[in-house]
Amino acid sequence: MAEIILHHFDSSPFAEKVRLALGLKDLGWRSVEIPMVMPKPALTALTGGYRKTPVMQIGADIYCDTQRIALELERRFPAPSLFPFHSKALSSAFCQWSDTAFFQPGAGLSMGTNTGLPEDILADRRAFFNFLDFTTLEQQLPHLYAQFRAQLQLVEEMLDDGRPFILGEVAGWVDIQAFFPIWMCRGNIVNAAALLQDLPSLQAWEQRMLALGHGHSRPMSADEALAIARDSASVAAALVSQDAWPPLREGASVVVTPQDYGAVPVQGSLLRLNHSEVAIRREAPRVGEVVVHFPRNGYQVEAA
Ligand SMILES: N[C@@H](CCC(=O)N[C@@H](CS)C(=O)NCC(=O)O)C(=O)O
Repeated sequence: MAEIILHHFDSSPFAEKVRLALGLKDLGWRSVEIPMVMPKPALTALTGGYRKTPVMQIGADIYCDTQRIALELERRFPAPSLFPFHSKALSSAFCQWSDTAFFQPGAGLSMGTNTGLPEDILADRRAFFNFLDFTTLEQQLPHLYAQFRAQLQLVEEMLDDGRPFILGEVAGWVDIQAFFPIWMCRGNIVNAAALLQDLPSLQAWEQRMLALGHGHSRPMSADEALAIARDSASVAAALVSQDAWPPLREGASVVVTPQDYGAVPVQGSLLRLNHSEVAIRREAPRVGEVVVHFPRNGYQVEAA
């Protein structure tokens, strides 16, 4: 099988989710460092426009969004599982909480309290994070602290019967989802130590989460990753479900767009569509023919 290539940067909290999943599964992978702000010409050559971090590439298959990446890692490398105790669907629902109620106030605090951020990053994220009102960010800080602390309390209570991980004896994707805003908090939010005090179960679990590690990575250049895409063929089989919505045929020209922030449309020919995923085939000179995969949840699919 072609190598796992992760396109990411070190300080990305969403990339940390995937690095921990690679650690949980003890996998080897190649690391392509992408720019923190636009333009990202090599990444968008692979994805057709999707700009968020991270993106996983295996040969000519390009996986966008941590939800889709987790499903693919599990499909290709089932043991140990990211979804112990039959938690695949539960994890997908749990993501709605961690990506919004938990991550979003954390992102607001990261941007609003971390005064050392370079101006180019601030400018990029002001345009990108449409869920934050940057004109009143300073006044919102007390509310954002309260919201973030309320989610920390939930994590503490999930663990306070002494269980090592959220579902029991072993770690899974739900733990990684609950952990990544806390990882971001430690790295970015002023007063992180004060926010995270008096949460003994959470703090002990945080150490167990850090111990998952990141698997084994070796650097790769963006050019090498593009050449691998160009020289490989996708392994994705066509599959368009009869009951998928909207009703579209395989080969239809479609546009896939994240329905939240960073909503750059990606156009291609429909290869897979069901209730959990959508994949499109596209061709571009720098990468040849690739298949770009997204989760169904949170993505708009329309005829082009
Ligand atoms: N739903 C996406 C969200 C990814 C996301 O928001 N990533 C942030 C970085 S942590 C991002 O893309 N920031 C802007 C950038 O990297 O250009 C996922 O789960 O992968």
